[in-house]
Amino acid sequence: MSLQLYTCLGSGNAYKAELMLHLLKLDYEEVTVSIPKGEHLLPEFKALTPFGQIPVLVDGGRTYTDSQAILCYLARQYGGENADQWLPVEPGALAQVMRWLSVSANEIQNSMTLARAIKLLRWQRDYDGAVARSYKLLALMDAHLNDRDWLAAAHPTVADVACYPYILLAGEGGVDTSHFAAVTAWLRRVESLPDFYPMPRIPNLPPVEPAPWNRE
Ligand SMILES: N[C@@H](CCC(=O)N[C@@H](CS)C(=O)NCC(=O)O)C(=O)O
Repeated sequence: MSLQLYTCLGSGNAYKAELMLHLLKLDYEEVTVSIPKGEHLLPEFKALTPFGQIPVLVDGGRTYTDSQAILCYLARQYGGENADQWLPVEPGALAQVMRWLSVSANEIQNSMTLARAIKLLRWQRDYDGAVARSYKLLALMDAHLNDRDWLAAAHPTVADVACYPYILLAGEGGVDTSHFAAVTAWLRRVESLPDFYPMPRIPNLPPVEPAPWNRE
């Protein structure tokens, strides 16, 4: 086995894959691609993935792209006796996990991830809209987690790994998660998993004023 993960410092999507690799106790080589320097647009990276996006996992000559897809691949390929825990294949249980993988790729990406990109990367997009969607989603997740420990099952799954990074990073976009007690408890629960790997954070980020949580 020889695993290579293409990452970029600050990428929550890359961190999803890194966290899963650690939770599964897998060795891997990290290849850093600097998005600020435009290295993701170079022909050699585009040859790996025409989408030009981080993360990319290479395993024995095969290439896997999209953080959610990489989590699924790692869980089933390397989850061993816990593969069915991380990513069940029983249709009903699988649908529950897929539901939250979709939230990670859509609702989270278009709310907290976007608010953070507007603040950190100066994306010219509607900040108030991204903040409003963030708080709406946090309220939904808080209600969902109120009477359960994990998003998609009675135990952790790839859904928790997929949703964790950008909820953790919400503050960098001015979204304050501290009002959401069940979400906050779930973040700490993820962090207490055996072999949890904390996200390498961008040093010296300028502080971002928290947006009021009830703004619409
Ligand atoms: N759906 C993809 C999105 C990946 C993504 O947007 N990656 C960002 C870094 S966090 C990126 O590579 N951006 C550069 C670009 O899209 O040009 C995934 O979940 O992996």
